[in-house]
Amino acid sequence: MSSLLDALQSKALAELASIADLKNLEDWRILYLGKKSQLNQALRSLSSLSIEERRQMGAQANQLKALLESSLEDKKKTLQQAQLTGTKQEYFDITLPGRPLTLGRLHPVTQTIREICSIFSGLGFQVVEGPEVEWDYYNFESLNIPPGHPARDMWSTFWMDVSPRWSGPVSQGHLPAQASPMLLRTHTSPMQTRVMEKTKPPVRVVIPGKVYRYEATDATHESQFHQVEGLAVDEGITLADLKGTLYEFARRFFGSDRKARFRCDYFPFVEPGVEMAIDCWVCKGAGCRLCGQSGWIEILGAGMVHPHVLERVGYDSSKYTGFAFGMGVERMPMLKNGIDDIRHFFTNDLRFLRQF
Ligand code: FA5
Repeated sequence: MSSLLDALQSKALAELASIADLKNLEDWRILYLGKKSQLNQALRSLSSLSIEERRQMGAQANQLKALLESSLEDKKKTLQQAQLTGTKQEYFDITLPGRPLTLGRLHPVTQTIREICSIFSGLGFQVVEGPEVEWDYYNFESLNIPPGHPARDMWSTFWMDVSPRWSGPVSQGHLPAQASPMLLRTHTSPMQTRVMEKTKPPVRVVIPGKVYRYEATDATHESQFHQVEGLAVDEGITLADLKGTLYEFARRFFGSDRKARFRCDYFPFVEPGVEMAIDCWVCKGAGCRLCGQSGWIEILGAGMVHPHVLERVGYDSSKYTGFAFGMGVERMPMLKNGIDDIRHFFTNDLRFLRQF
């Protein structure tokens, strides 16, 4: 056994000396130090020897194992060093620049939604979300837009291919929302009804989300875009609260040097209704292609919540009043950063997206 170990030692060390690359070194390790190596077999066969022989041979075999292991480590270091300094054929150029890791970032629309919500959070509003696929009831009927109402034309949309069938109970002569057709919501306003159905006043919420409209696209119109809805209901809320809140929002978002304008507008679910516009970033109010030569870009529709909308969810409209608004998200960074076409947001051009 002793001579076998001696022979193994000289053979292993001689072979190790001639190894010139890491691949062959690994083969050598498996051959001489692996599970099925001769050395391992010798160690296993010790049990058949007498105690005295076992003690002697065991010590020799363990010494050999330690020697082979340290020789292996030394050789590995020498080969790795040779690779780095290029003194062997496996040349590794450490002066080559590394491949840069690209950092991901949030889409400008997501960044804008977060900024808007953070401003309204600071003004005491809670952030909630709702479904993009909506019942006709919430999108239209609960907002004073019954079938055949001309206001539906403003929000032509994509309908789901589900024929409304309702075999459940009919309460007080009214079919439930689930008996109406489904559509991709045209605005975030249906969430006004959904929130009020579940909450008692006071209510102060903002609702960010995606909306869909069947319309021709141009520099300021997309068929899929985002809105942030706002709703505040309490005793004694007036149009002055609406204007104060939205002026403060515009000041925080756009800066105090930008101009904001309110004008009367019509939405069936508010009374009175207004639209808010900001002076055009590109032409500074002089008139250009982006603002349709008007000098202003409309950012939101708003108004005092219509009493019928409040009563439909069981609120006492003689006690509670409220305001609501719905702003187009994409138009905010367009105005702030001078982006001249809304379609940039959805074409996935990294040259555009990397600027935010
Ligand atoms: C509405 O959608 C109403 N729900 C807003 C509202 C809420 C009024 C609460 C009253 C009370 P409107 O269709 O005007 O209104 O859209 C609101 C905003 O969304 C617009 O001011 C504009 O900034 C943006 N917007 C509208 N259509 C598009 C479009 N096709 N592409 C991009 N942004 C749009």
